[in-house]
Amino acid sequence: MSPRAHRAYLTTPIYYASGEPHIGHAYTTFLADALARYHRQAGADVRFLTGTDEHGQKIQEEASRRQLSPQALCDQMAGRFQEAWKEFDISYDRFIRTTEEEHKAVVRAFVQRLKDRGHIYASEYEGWYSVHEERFFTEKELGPDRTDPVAGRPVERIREKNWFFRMSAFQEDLIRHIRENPDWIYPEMRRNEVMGFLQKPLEDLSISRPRSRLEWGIPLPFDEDHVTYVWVDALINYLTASQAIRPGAPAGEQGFEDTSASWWPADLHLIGKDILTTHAVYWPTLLLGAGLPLPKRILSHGWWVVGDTKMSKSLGNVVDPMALRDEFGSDAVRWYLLREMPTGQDASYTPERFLTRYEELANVLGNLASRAISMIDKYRDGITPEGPASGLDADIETTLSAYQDAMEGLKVNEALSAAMELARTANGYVEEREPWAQARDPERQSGLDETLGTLARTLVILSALLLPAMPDRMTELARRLGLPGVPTLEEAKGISGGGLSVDKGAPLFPRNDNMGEAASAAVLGPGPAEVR
Ligand code: ME8
Repeated sequence: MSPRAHRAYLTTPIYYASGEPHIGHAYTTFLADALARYHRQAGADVRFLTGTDEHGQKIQEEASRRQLSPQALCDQMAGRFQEAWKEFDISYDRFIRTTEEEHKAVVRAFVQRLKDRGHIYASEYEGWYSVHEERFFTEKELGPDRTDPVAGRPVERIREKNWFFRMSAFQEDLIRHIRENPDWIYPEMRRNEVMGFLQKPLEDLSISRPRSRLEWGIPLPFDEDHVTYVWVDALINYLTASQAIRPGAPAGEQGFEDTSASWWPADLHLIGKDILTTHAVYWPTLLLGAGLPLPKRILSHGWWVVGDTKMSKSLGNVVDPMALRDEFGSDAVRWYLLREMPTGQDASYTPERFLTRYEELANVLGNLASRAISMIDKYRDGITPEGPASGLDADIETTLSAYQDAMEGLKVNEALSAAMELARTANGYVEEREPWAQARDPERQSGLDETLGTLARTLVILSALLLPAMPDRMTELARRLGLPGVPTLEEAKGISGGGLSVDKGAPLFPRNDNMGEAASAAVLGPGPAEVR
């Protein structure tokens, strides 16, 4: 994705419709949103996809636990995700649900295509199955007491007829692809992990579940007694939403031969490290089997933990993004998650860190905006002076280039840090220039004009740089600077800072005495997830 990329198709995982959105889901979605907004600002044609994963045993079991039909549970939970993403200004273009008819048809066309190409066969399967992870594990992979190695839940011994995808046939092609495209999986640590995994012979992939055991899925087109394995169903969502496949069309015209008129291939799949194998091994081999192009890039980010403990409903330490939003506003939550986690690494939620990051917003950015706008109001009747406003141009240049490099390298946290550094520098500039002293001295009026113009210009640049992370507050900042909206980076560079009619307002990031308590209370206690 170059700065002037013509188009960018970005995806998040589709989240299980069996649980509430928490800060882990929010993080991936915020990251995708920030990148989508960055690329739109740079003039790219963007398609940003998110959604919910609605089939499989996990959903069926959660529905029966809540005494709901699976569809009713999914309707409810898809609504919860949509509501959350609305509250957080997520600019997705498409919210996919795997129970949509369109998706079901694409899944059936896709597996039929694999079958027609000779990559699917029937066989007996016996193995250790984890309901929680919805997959089989090998004896060697199992944890202590025969538990699944991911969630530590019990596994069951199961023997049944299954349909298999000849994944093993694509192992060499996949290895070659990863070797030839060293940036395909980011960060490198995750690429190495996949390469390590591929050193062992790949087993074929069971792609079906007997309907007698699992009703809630998409029936295979060539065997209605089996439903599609939920991971195969789920991965295909990226293709459905790309509008590449036309299931109703005659064979040969269903879009498998040429995807160029569609959004496929995706430019970037954003995922957590928990679902790396499914995205970097299952998905590409399935695509190779169908003869379709591979996604251009996969970003596998790290894990949010709480303190030093894994977040889990049963431990009762899940962090609720909505509770944080209610107290601090959506942008403060976006800022915290995006700024705190170095892309690819793990990070820990603590109320103290949350507050420190909020203070950064209030004291550095909020303070800069408030003092600059107040002084323009007080000394120049609310209109920014015309004239030279280049006091920080060298810093702006350096920031822009660091910011763009970081964004292109998917290091959103570093891009944001560079922008915040510019705000810090601008606060230093205020101290150095002492506009209040300039104001008192008739000889220094043009100096004061330059100070105020420079600050206005810097704030315009900051609104553009920080828009991808904080769309709400930056839109408000732009409004206070007398702009019709947040400019693109290119536009911002061309805005001199003079002649803007500013509007003083309440602090962009207000503070109150309840903040510490609110940051702690967002860590939910144990209990049913639907109560918040
Ligand atoms: O795996 N830290 O859905 P899911 C960081 N339906 N990110 C986290 C996180 C944490 N503690 N917890 C969750 C599924 N995530 C499948 C995906 S895609 C075709 C199917 C984020 O609801 C992270 O992006 O369990 C992770 O990969 C995803 O949520 C898993 O969401």
